[in-house]
Amino acid sequence: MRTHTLGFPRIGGNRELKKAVEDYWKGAATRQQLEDAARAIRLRNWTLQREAGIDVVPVGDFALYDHILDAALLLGVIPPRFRNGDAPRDIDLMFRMARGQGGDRPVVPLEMTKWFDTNYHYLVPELDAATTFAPDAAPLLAQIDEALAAGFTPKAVLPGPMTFLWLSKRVDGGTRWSLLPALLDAYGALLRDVAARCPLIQLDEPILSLDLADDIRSRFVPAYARLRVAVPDATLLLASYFAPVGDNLPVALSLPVDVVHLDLVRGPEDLTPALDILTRAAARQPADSGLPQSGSQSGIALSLGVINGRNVWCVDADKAATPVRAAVAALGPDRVWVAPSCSLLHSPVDLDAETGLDPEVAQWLAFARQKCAEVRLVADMCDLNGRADAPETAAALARNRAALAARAASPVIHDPAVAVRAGTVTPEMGWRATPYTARIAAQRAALRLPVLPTTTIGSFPQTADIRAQRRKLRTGQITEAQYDTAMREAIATAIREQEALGLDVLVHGEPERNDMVEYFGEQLRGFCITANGWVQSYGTRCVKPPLLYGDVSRPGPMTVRWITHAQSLTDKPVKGMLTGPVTIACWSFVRDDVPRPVVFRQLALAIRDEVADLEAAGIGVIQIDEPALREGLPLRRAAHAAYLDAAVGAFRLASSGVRDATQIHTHMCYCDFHDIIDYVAALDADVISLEASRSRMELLEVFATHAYPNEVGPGVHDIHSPRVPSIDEMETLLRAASRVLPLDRLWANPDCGLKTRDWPETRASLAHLVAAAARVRGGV
Ligand code: THG
Ligand code: ZN
Repeated sequence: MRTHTLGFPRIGGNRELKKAVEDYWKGAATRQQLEDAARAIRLRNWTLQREAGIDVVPVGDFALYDHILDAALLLGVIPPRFRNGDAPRDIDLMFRMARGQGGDRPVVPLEMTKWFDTNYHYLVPELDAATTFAPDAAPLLAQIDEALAAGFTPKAVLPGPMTFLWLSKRVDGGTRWSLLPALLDAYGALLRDVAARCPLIQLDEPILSLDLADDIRSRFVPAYARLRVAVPDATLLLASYFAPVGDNLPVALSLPVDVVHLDLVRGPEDLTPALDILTRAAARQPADSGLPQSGSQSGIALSLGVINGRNVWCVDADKAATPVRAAVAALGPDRVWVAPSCSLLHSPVDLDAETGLDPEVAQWLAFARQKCAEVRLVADMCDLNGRADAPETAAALARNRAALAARAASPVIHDPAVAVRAGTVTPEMGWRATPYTARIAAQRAALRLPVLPTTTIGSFPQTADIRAQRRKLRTGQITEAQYDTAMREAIATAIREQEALGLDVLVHGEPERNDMVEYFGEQLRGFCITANGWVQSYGTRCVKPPLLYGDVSRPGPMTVRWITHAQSLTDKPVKGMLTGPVTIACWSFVRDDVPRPVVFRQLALAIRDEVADLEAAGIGVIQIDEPALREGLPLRRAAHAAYLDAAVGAFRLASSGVRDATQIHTHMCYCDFHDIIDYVAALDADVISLEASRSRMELLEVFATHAYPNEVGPGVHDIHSPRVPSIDEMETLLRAASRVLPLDRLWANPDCGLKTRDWPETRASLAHLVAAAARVRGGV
């Protein structure tokens, strides 16, 4: 039996990669220094994994920026605008594709989008009719050589061709799938070169966890038949993860591959049918099957993903061993591998680096390094290599059982008051007292805003000074009181700026918040914060999700003193800024011992109390952001309704306890709303502001054709770009919006928070926004 991982975090235990890459960008490090730093991380990662008991280490899971971008480069998928004549296929070309290029020859980077239902973002390869593939395995071969030279057993990791194509986009409107034959030739060449040095190759095909159209599903078998011809002797491991393979199992298990990895954390129900198919396949004559047979098919091994790669809780080893034992019984020990459910990219690196955690909570946790040891433990528990009876196995199992028992019984998880409170929730608490059409009159009377009011999404530039204050507070160089004063001053600055710009609904600017979810996690009971639990979000950017380990409650107001301070400085309405329950849950590591809707509800009640406190303190506009609502949508349609009902219910519970005159806003970004628009409407927020910079008008069409009932602020300034759009440009966008939705239900705002921008850009773009809104108002 083999133990392996599908991938390991590449940021380094102390985010060394971030520092190395950003230094290279700044010119503070040479390319050689960057490459040395990257090599050191790879070597350390392989060593950590082997020491924890992983037999086969992944190679090719590393990337300086993004592994899909690296795959595009290996395949030679390089849009002409990045090529700079005949520039070499090197890391500068790679970074240009990732980040674009400024200056007098500006180049727009590849688009970035969410990696399935995770908080990771990949770069979208661009294809068109003229795309030709030019495979070059050299960068991957170099890493394989590194691993071999250091004595590791490597497994090369690549996105599979079907998933690569699915993740790509045709920029000329054609269909991606017409490029499949040429892509397969390129993969064939790539795999041949790789297999010559590393016969074990993992091809990630997570699209097998999606509801696939028949015409896509049916391409798998011929596609893999062609790959197999290219590498007849390689050991091909096909990996799917993040959701059940379900109806795609017959196809996945009929491919001419040697090992199929299943995510038994997200899809435990896959095991029985998979064993069924494999044992039937072994017994059956090849002619029985409608599917093409291959020599290896009936001998397919299963890699069982039984350690959760998406969470930080230590495994229940006895529970995880159950499917492994079933597979061993059905297939024999040589045809069973044990692994985390998915790449460990989505886990923090090493729990041993956390010295400040409550030791009681710490013993329940496993980060990437610890998950490798869990893989080993489960494998040993089930193994026939003689390790099942080894004293170390028994000791590790005893520790695991003790940790789980301690967690289950822990008083810090279970708060009876939270249970009592949950029992008081009634359906009426999820409804505003009157419908939008009635309460909007009360809001207009209270707020006296112009038509097409101007506002911003919440955050203002997180200046170097603001960040320095936070650092000083953390290191004890300033007192809590001094920090408070600095934040109050930053808020006063934000208010002054907004008044000078003539915005209608102001914000306090959120100087006191680092990451918004971390900010709420720090203040709510039931959470703890790690010192170093970083997870890559995109490129060199990381997030540090709080750990939601127990029943959630709110010890006291979290935002009121900042918002009321801001309101005290102006006669204009100041919007209270909160993060919604669904987003807090999606961007935290959430306990796995209660159903997700229970966690949503506890968070919703905490936010509901904050909303009530803000209202009582005289705040008349309250925004509850839900940027992660769409991200949390399960990959399989069968699970959509349950999630969306719980998510919408939580938002409504959080937001509905206010008077008619109190205006509730929400904000969403990073997503495509088409498939959930009815649920977005069901949130019943009075106003929703949206990221709309990319496909602005399509987005508005969705709102118009679905007769979105309340008010909308379609973003007219892409805050992810330093470019300041002109007044004309914003005016055009606002007028276009006003042709789709009535002007008295529209707002003018940027498309997201401004914390990553600087003040000169912010000032300039908001001045244009205010002027554009005035023109449109005047012209009605
Ligand atoms: N918070 C959380 N998740 C998110 C976002 C967020 N997911 C989607 C999107 N926003 C991802 N975008 C970013 C943008 C910037 C950073 C991280 C994710 C970022 N991080 C700092 C870094 O890596 O240097 C570290 C954060 C900090 O210093 O507080 O800049 O907003 N949860
Ligand atoms: Zn946003």
